[in-house]
Amino acid sequence: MSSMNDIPLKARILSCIGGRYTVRAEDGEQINNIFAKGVFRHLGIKPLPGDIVYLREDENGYMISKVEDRKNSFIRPALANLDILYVTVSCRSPEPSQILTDKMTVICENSEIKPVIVITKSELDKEKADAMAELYSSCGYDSFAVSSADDTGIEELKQYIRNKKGAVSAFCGASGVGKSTLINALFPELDLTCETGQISKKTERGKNTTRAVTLYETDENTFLADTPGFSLLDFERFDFCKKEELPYLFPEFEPFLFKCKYTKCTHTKEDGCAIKKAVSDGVIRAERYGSYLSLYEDIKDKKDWDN
Ligand SMILES: Nc1nc2c(ncn2[C@@H]2O[C@H](COP(=O)(O)OP(=O)(O)OP(=O)(O)O)[C@@H](O)[C@H]2O)c(=O)[nH]1
Ligand SMILES: [Mg+2]
Ligand SMILES: [Zn+2]
Repeated sequence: MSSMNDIPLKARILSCIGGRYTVRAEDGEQINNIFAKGVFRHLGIKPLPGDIVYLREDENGYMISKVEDRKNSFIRPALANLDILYVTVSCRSPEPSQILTDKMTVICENSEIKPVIVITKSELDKEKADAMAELYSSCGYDSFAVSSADDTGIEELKQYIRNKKGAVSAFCGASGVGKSTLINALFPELDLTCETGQISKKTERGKNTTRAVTLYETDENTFLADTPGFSLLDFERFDFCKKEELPYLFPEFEPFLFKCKYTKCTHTKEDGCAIKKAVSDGVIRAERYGSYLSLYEDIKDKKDWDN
């Protein structure tokens, strides 16, 4: 072994399939087919796409020897150090779910991730796509209505992503909403290894479904991940915060939080609730408040179960 090999090489994990990692080394080189040291299994750490790692080289090649502390991490989709999540929802086909969308924004708010709302397939129902994007911009989120079929909003979203230099971002959402097709339309030069859907007349869900998280380098030290879509069922099992914390994860509730009659107001059925008043005044949107109520019920039930 030469002394050069004793200096660990810093790299970013791009993907992991069957325990074999692909990484981008600091010097820009892509290295495929490397393993993580057995010690991680004993420690219960699984290096994830998005992780910053150090590689050691021996006679068998490179090996992941150290994982840097993370900002955040998720098991499904398997991702670490996420800065921006493009919450991707189709206006039709599959039909959108308000609660699923709001669960994603809430998870972001809870993990210091900036959610950006992307409504896809806008050409299928332009009015609905624009209304969905408007709902989220009224809550203070950056939002886009796009179509990979007729290129609506593609250039604008591309500029937005290009301006987020140094960030780790991911497209996330239900299976079949068009994440892979969109990344392909935005960055055709990336040459997505994953099977992207061609725009077909008959939308067949799952035909080209993405099977693993893959990070693509869109700019120097800037990464964008395509992720496998989830079904509504997967998402039901998310357990993300305490019920007392939930109101803080809806940014548009913020101006009203300390104005309720009761200091321990749950904003569900109390008299003199400032949040409920804001909803009836049309200042807080009823759709979002509806999600708050059902998420609150979910979390409350979970807590009762645990006890
Ligand atoms: N009409 C229409 N169909 C689209 C559009 N974008 C994608 N599709 C279709 O939607 C289907 C799913 O597209 P994908 O890009 O594979 O969706 P995905 O979100 O990556 O799905 P998973 O990988 O399973 O999570 C394919 O049949 C695409 O042709 C669009 O803008 N308009
Ligand atoms: Mg996909
Ligand atoms: Zn209240």
